[in-house]
Amino acid sequence: MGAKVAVINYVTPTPKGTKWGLGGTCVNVGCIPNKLMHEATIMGDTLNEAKCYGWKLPASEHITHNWCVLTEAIQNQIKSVNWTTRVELKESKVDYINGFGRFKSPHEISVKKNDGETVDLSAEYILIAVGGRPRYPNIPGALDFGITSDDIFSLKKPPGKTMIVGAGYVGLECAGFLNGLGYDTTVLVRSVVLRGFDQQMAQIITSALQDKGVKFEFKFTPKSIIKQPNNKLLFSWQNKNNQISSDYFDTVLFAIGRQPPTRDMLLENAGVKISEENDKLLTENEQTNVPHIFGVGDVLFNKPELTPVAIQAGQLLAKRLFGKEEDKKCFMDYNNVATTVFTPAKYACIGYSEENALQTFGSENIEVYHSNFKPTEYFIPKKPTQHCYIKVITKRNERKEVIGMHIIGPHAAEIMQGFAAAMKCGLTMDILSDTVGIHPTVAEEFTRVNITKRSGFSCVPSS
Ligand code: NA7
Repeated sequence: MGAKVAVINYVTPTPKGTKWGLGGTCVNVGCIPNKLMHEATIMGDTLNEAKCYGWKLPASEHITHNWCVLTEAIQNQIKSVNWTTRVELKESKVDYINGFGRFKSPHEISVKKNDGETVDLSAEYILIAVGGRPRYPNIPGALDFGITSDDIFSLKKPPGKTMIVGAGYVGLECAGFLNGLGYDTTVLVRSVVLRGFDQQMAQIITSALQDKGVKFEFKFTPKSIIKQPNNKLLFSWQNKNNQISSDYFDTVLFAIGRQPPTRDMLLENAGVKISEENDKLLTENEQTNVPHIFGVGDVLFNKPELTPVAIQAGQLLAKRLFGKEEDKKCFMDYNNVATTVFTPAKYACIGYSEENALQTFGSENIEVYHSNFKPTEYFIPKKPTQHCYIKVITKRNERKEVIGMHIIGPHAAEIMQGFAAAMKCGLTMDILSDTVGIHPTVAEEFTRVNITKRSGFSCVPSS
């Protein structure tokens, strides 16, 4: 758009010393490596199922997985994206400065570069897009012996028996792939699994993970990690009644939420306000209280921590600042953003959870359509289908506007993307029912769902 731009980027190494290149969380230690691990897991399942389709393979006990081959392949992929990003910046004539930026004044940033040199830059506009980093609990041994999602994707040796602390979506996704790759995996849950998500769907995901062999310890918090002479980690956890349990693990992974590095950025020198609750930027339409300083992405208070949200918000902001007159009113719509949880039982959703819909509109004003479905993919390997479930939440008025869609089953995220566009167009239950399905697919289940929870009829198909 013609603006002169500099990007300041610096990755503070984790307590374990892990660091990475350009591109942020998603590319380096988030969505991309997680999806690649997830694919590796699904491939393991597919190998086992292939025999039912006539493929001749070695006996299951001879099919093994090599952690180092996978992490090396993932790291090579990441490095190629880091490189491409760097080239793209160069081609766009964006100055890239590898250093940590701190505010000197409202228009000035002082950058401490990797080589120790300090450079000062000034700008008309400043965009803060520093994301967040995993938090560690304040317990003995956490920083010395624990790891986080910032370390797992480049771990040099197999993680072995692993305790995952935290049952948000980072914790569950890690549990899904570690268990799927053959590691003994336990999840420590403080309150509920996937707080903030539809809890019926969260329970189905939990039970699907349990069926795969993931263990859950409910209503516990971490207490300590003590390294043993044989390098095993003695991890202890406790409940509200101070009952303590402990066990030996090879890896303890913390997935207890993320925190932005705003405190280190000396925002006070620019007068930028952050939330007392979690250090995130308080913004309106991505603008902080200082009019020329903006924020996008995970660093924003109360906004979804999702890469495509950050990208969209950033593009719209650039248009508003530097674009044509007609672009000046393009604002980011943070509502109805579809998302997914890549556990082996894939989950995707958009809009209201059932409990949020009930709370917002009241039970008399919403309808919940649901179905337990049987994917064709499951027929021949005779996979259990009790975890394949969809739910459509509508308003209970003449329009029957769809306000929430949820699915657990194969290809969930791929399916939800299209329905997200339909919801943007004002999808109603009548339109959904009037849509002809593509047969035989999982997606068509959304066009067939017609049993309401209110009716009390079974949502399990007879065949
Ligand atoms: P989330 O979604 O904030 O989940 C954090 C989980 O960790 C959640 O289950 C918390 O339990 C639990 N938690 C938080 N603090 C503790 C302590 N001190 N001890 C034990 N358990 C704890 O974070 P994620 O890292 O999974 O995901 C963050 C974002 O990154 C997410 O929105 C994605 O977009 C990617 P709680 O429910 O609070 O009791």
